[in-house]
Parts: sequence; structure tokens; C-alpha cells
Amino acid sequence: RRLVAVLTRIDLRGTAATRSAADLRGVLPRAALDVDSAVAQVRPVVEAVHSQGLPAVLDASRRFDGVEATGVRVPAEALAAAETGLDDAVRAALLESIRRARLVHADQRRTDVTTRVVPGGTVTERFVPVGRVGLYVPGGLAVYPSSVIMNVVPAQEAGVPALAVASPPQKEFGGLPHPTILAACALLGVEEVYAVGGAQAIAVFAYGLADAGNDAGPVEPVDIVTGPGNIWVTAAKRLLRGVIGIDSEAGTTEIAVLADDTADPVHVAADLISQAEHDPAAASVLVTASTALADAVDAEVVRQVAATKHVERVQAALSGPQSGIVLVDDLEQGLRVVDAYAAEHLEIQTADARAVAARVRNAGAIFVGAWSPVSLGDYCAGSNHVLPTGGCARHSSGLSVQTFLRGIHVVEYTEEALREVADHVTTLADAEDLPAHGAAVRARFR
Ligand code: HSO
Ligand code: ZN
Repeated sequence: RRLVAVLTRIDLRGTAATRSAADLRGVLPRAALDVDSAVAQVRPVVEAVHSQGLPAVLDASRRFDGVEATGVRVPAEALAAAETGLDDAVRAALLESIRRARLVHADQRRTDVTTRVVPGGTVTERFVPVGRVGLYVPGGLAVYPSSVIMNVVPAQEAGVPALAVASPPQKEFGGLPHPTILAACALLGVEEVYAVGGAQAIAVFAYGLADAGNDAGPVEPVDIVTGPGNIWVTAAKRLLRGVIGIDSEAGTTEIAVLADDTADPVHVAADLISQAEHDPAAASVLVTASTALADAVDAEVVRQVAATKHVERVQAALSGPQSGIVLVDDLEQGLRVVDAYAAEHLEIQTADARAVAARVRNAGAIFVGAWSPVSLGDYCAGSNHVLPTGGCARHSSGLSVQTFLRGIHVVEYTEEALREVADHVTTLADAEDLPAHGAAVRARFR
């Protein structure tokens, strides 16, 4: 195979300082994902599942996954068998990943807070987990037992009482999801697993099924659906938001590296390639003021890509318009660029990396220094790897315990405390021309 120096250069030297964040976003590499036209395409599938139930789901599995099935529920025996059949090293790694994720997510639990607004008047914020969640685990180019962990652990630590997992049926595994995915579910104590993928999976979660087939009973609808997925899954989530709650859209993965002369080009290239491995549409972006580093990373990328397993995918991702090397004048401009880009994953490989990282405002997750690569976070850091992509890190966070909690205000005032503020309520009600609001308070003091 002939390999080319793949990363495009975007030279912002001399101009980054004067551009607005919106302007910078316009010139930075990023894939344009047309979710809206995908919404139109998934609508018939979603509507069919809603109106016809199981037959429509099985029909979609036949058309999109090439799988003939009579039901969607993964039998308990299949989960147990997958767990028993797990390779010892994989089991140990999954358990360590689960242990670390539990440590971090347990610390995210919220305790109720009561504010005494006035004597006799309190507002309590009570944190209540949602009742039932659906967690989507993609199939596609890779197998993602790690994503089972990243979805299930925060929901469990939030105290969600009912939890179901869906993942595409695989022809080579008798119409079930990949055994490692089933094993991860078993290790986490998840018993309700469905072999259904794509938009039809999200529709099943949103509307439930009167009959899951094979005498498995019904599928109850869920309150929230989380988890990454391809464009069809993303489109279905966008379409059904409102019927269900959803997490932020986690699209094709992205890595940005902010690096200076102190960074090791071998590490930087390896990290850029690591996330490019996910998908031909994955994005790998290096931001640096050092042309020496840029040249060294280019050379390393060529060398390492030649030796990597998924060379076609990686080449496509690195040479696509969504990837590149952005040249800036200095670290200051580099910080402006990475904030404008708002990467899903941002590595800081600079001198005094911790201080630089502390100044970043927009990123899904930040990886500090030479010993904290994104791959660590993908599996075993304890952090969550379901993160906002496509610039959504400007307004959204990754998956956490908070995703599955609602904060409910509980208001309790005594007669005296209400009497004391009654005039203010009446005045504001009159100012809004809503006198019945004021009357509801005054009626109590006649
Ligand atoms: N980098 C992906 C997560 C992942 N990587 C799973 C490997 N397996 C999105 O954060
Ligand atoms: Zn990854």
C-alpha cells in the first residue's frame, strides 16, 4: 500500500488572535453530519414499531441486520453462557474497569439540600433517579463491552430501579449481540437485554412492545435513553426526544491534542491514530505552535499507520476534512482554538500541562500530561467515555450520575411565612395581570 502524509494543515498563525470563536469554528476541521435528513429516513421505521410492534421490529432486523428472529429478548441462559465463556484476562480487565468507574460515579451522587429561605419557609432540592432507562450499545465496526460499563454504571450508581440494554443482533452469533457485550451485562447484573439495533431499538425503548416474542412478555417503555450510536440511532433519538429523555448526542468520536515542543511525537501520533481507528469519519486534530512537532507527528503518523491493523479506516479518518494539524502562534491562541473546537476528548501535552488544562473551558473530557492518553479513559481511568461530540461540549456534559437524576424542588411554608410574603405575591400577580394568582394567596387570610 502506498501511504501518504495524511494530515491537512490549517495555518491560523497571525489570524487566530483576531477571530471570534464562531469564526474559528468555521475554519476548524469538523465533519458535517446531516442528522436531519436521517430523521426523515428513520421516521417510517419508528412509526411502524409504534403502530405494529414486534413484527415491525423483526422486519427491521431482517432488513438492516440480516437476521431472522422470532423475538428480541436475550434469554437468561445466553447471558450466563456468555459470562462463563469469558476469557480470564478479559474478565479481569472488565471487572477492573467496572471497579474504577464505580469509584468515580459513586462520588457523583447528590444529597438533598434544604434551604431555609425565611423562618418557616423552606425549599428542598430532592434528587430522584428516573424510573427506567434504556441503554444503547452500538454494534458496527467494533464491539463495545466498555460502553456497556459506561452506560450501566452511572445509571446504577444513580439508583435507577429498572434498566434495559439493547444492542444490534449479529448474524454470526445466532442473532444475539456479541458475547462479550452479553458477558459485560452479566458482570454488571443486567438481566434485561434486547437483541435489537438502530432506530428500531430506540423506538422499542420509547414506546415499549406489547409482546417481545418467544413468550418473553412485554417490553415496558423507558423514561430516558442513553448511549452512543450511528447516525440512525442519533436520528431516532432526536425524533423521539420528548417522548423520552436523551443524553447529549454522542456522534463519531473526536480527539484534539494541544501540544508544544515538550510533547513526544510518537505518543501524539499514536493517540491521533487510536481514535481514528473507530470510524472513517472519526476526527483527529493536533493544535500546536510548533512546526517542528507538526513535522515530527506527520512523519510518525505515516510510520505508525503503516503498521496499524485497521489501516483503511485510520487512513480515511486522518485524511478526511474532519482531521488535521492546526498551526497557531502560541499556547494562548492554541487555547482559544481548542475552546472554539470543544472536542469530545482533549489531550494537553505541554509543559505545565495541569495549569494549561485548568484554563480549558470547552471539552467533553480533558486528559492531562504524557501519561493520561484517551485510550486510558476509553477503558480504565474511571471516567466516562460517553461524551458530547460535534462541538456539543460547549453546552453539554458526558454521561454521569446526574444524567439519570431529576432535582425536584419541594416547597414548604408555614402560615406565618406565607402571610409575611403575601403582599409581594399579590403585587407580582397584578403586575402580570394574573389576579387569580394573588387571590389564591389572599383567600387563606380572610
Ligand atoms: N473513544 C470512544 C469510546 C471507546 N473507545 C470505546 C474504545 N472503546 C468514545 O469516547
Ligand atoms: Zn476510543
